[in-house]
Amino acid sequence: MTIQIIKTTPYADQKPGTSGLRKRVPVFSQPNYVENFIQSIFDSLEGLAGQTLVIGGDGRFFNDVAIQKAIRIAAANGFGKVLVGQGGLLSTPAASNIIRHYKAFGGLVLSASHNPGGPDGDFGIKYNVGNGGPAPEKITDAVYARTKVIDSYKALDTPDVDLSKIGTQQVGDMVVEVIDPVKDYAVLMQTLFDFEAIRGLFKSGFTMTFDSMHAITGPYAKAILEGLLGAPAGTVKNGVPSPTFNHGHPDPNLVYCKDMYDLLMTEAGPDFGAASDGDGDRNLIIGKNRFVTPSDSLALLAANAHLAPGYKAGIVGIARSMPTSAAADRVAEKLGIEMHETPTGWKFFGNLLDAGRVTICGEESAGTGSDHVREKDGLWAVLLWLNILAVRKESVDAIVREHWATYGRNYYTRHDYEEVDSAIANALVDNLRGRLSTLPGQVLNGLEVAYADDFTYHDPVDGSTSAKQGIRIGFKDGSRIVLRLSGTGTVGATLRVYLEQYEPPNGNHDLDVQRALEPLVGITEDLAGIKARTGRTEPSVIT
Ligand code: G16
Repeated sequence: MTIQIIKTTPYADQKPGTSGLRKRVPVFSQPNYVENFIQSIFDSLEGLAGQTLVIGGDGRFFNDVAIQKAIRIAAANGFGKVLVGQGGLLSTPAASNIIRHYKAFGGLVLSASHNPGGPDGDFGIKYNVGNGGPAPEKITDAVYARTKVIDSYKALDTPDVDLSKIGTQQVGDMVVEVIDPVKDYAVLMQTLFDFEAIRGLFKSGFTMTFDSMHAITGPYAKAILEGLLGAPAGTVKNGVPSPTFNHGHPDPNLVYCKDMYDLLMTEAGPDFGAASDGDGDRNLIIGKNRFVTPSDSLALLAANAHLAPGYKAGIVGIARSMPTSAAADRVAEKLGIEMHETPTGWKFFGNLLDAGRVTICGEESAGTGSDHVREKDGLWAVLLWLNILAVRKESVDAIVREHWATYGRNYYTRHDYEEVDSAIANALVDNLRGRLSTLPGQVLNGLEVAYADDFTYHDPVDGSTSAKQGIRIGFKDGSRIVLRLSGTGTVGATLRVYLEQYEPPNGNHDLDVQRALEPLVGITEDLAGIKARTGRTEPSVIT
């Protein structure tokens, strides 16, 4: 086995986005495309010789090809050991746990998350650092700079490594250890939650359905929900990971989980429905007759976390991404704990978690998690909900209503305009950005603008600054409009519009969400001219 140094030429489009590099499979399949990116990552790291690297993916199409390339390049670059999930599988939160648990140097997470997979679908590569979380911008910027000038990569000349059996094997000077993808994660969950109480909940006749969407959480959910917690067989649906997600779209939202939503809205439906995405870090929570928005779920989990053994001492702080509703802020205020507003992207929570400033984090994009790992964690959110339900012995609907009666309700929705021409989308945002300073004090559709800015984040831990993170227009009554371009799309631009309106504890909590937010839709259109500029008459996805 020899180490080969192979000449290559740079690709201009390898800038990591919100969560690593995400492109269509045909893009990743270009000669040396994967190799260039992985070598650029390794070139941007210091001190990797002899260290351990974790590699795992969500099993999507191209996962197997990319893993073998990654192993060859890791061996040639001097890693001492690679830990890889059996079959190349690791959910994103499990990968984060493995990195932390085995004190690895870092990890390669192969996934395009909730995006569809398949030969024409999406793929992605993300580097996570030693704390288990996505690399901070300092590293992703260095990787991008390297991709622009790379002229060779190193790879060990070796046949494909057999990832089907648990155990260790020698690959050149490097050890490859194939591990059970589920075991360590299941152990971690048992340290956080009252499994006995949740077992009791299922024994009492509580019914649940969990949709793994033919993606990575199937094995995890079956082992934990049906295995350790005694939920009846069949509770986990679509539990076998498929490279194409059974030709589906593994995004746990009300569009792609509509059947489950409809079922939960009937009396005959189960008490609780949940789902997770392609790589297992997102979650969807629906109780009987009650969909819980991700923003509300964050607030509810934060308010009730002390009911789970892992958080019984109380939480020290909460962080949410800027576009996430302010529901959690009210919980933090009541608890008298720190509240942080960060840019979109789980990587921005890492410093706060490492510094012990926050315990629970969440995003409107169906992500919730805590300091147990450094990624959002779909099953963790489901288990915390189950723990709360087991202790409170009330329905999801009753718990949500009680929460609103205490803290008020943040009506919230997100309107996405997908695959918009990038130049048009950028012009729309630039134009609005240019007019922001004129907005404060103006009365729009009866609402007075309190502030209008382009969000800049100052990381309180390392002092770094991240500018241009999204346009915020806040109104005197607590309503808010946020506009930003997604950093995870792979074709054109996705314009996201986030709308929020606050209704106090004694207000009306029973309005139709879209109806309640109609005035803000009107203001957004007046300000940004989405219809006129993009030609779209309505959003592609409403969540
Ligand atoms: C990633 C990030 C999240 C972010 C989401 C959407 O999630 O980890 O922090 O909220 O993308 O980002 P954007 O609005 O830029 O598309 P995932 O689940 O795709 O890894």
